[in-house]
Amino acid sequence: GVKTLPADILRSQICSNDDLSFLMEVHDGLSGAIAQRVGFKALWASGLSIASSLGYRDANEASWSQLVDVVERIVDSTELPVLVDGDSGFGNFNNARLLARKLRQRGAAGLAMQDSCFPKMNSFVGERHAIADIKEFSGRLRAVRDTVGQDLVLVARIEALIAGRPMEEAVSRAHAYANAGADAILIHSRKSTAEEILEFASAWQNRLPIVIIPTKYYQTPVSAYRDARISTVIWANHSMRAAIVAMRRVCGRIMAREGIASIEPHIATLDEVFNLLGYDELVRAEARYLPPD
Ligand code: SPV
Ligand code: MG
Repeated sequence: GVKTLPADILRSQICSNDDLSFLMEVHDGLSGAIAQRVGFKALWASGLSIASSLGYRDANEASWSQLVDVVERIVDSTELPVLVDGDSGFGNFNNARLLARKLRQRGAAGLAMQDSCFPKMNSFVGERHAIADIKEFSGRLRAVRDTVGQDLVLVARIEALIAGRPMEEAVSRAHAYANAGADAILIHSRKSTAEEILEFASAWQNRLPIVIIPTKYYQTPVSAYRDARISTVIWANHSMRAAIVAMRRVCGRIMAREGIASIEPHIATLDEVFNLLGYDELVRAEARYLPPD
C-alpha cells in the first residue's frame, strides 16, 4: 500500500480539533525509544534538551548539522512522528529552507520555527529576546513551505510574549504566520500561570490549531487546555531533566561508596537496555544471514 508520511500522521494529531495531543521531549535515540515504549504517539526533538545532552547552551551553539544528525538518531529509534525544534531556522529564509530540506531527508515529521533573531537564547534565560520583523519571519515561513510543501508540518512559534510584547502583537503575528502558510501556531509564555495562553486562545479563536509548552505554568491541569480547545501540549524537557537527577544520584553514590552494589536495584538492568534497542531482532537476523557454525 501507499506509505503514510510522518508529516501526515503528525498533522492528524496536531490539527485535530476535538482531541488534545501530547508530544514528549526526546533528545537522542534512547530517550526516543523510551517515550515510544511508554505510549506517546509523537515526539518533540527539543532544542534545549539536545543542546544540553551535547554539552551546549541553548543559544544556537549546536549547529544545524549537529541538530539533523541527532534527529536522524531519534527518527531511526522510533516509529513515531518527530516535531523538530528548529529554533529560528539558523538564520534567514535561506538557512531555514535548507534546514527544512535536511530535516525532511532525515525523516522528521515537522518543523517548529520561532520568530527570534539568530542566535536565539532560551526563552527562560535573561531578558534579551530579539524578535524578528513580522514580514521577514513570514518570508522564512514561506520559504520553508515552498521548499518542503506538505512533507513537514510547519509550526510557527511566537515569542512576542516572551519578549514582553503586548498580546495584540502576538495575535497579529499569528495572523501573519497563518497567511504565510503555517499549519499551527505555537504560543509561548514564561508566566507561572496559563493566563496569557488562555487569553491568546480566546482571542485567536482557533483559526489554526494552538500548540503550547507549559514548562513554567505546569500546575494548570490539562482539562483547562481541553476546555480552551488547545490542540497540542509539549512536555518539552522532562526526560532530559529527569536524566540529570538520576545520573547525579548514581554518580554521587558510586563516588561516595567506592562501589556499585547498592545502586544495582535502582538502575536499568542490562536486559532492559538490550530490550529497548531491539537486540532480539539482531539475534533473529544472525540466524537468518550468518552461515551456521
Ligand atoms: C525547547 O524544548 O527547546 C523549547 C522549549 O524550545 S523552551 O525551552 O521552553 O523554550
Ligand atoms: Mg527550543
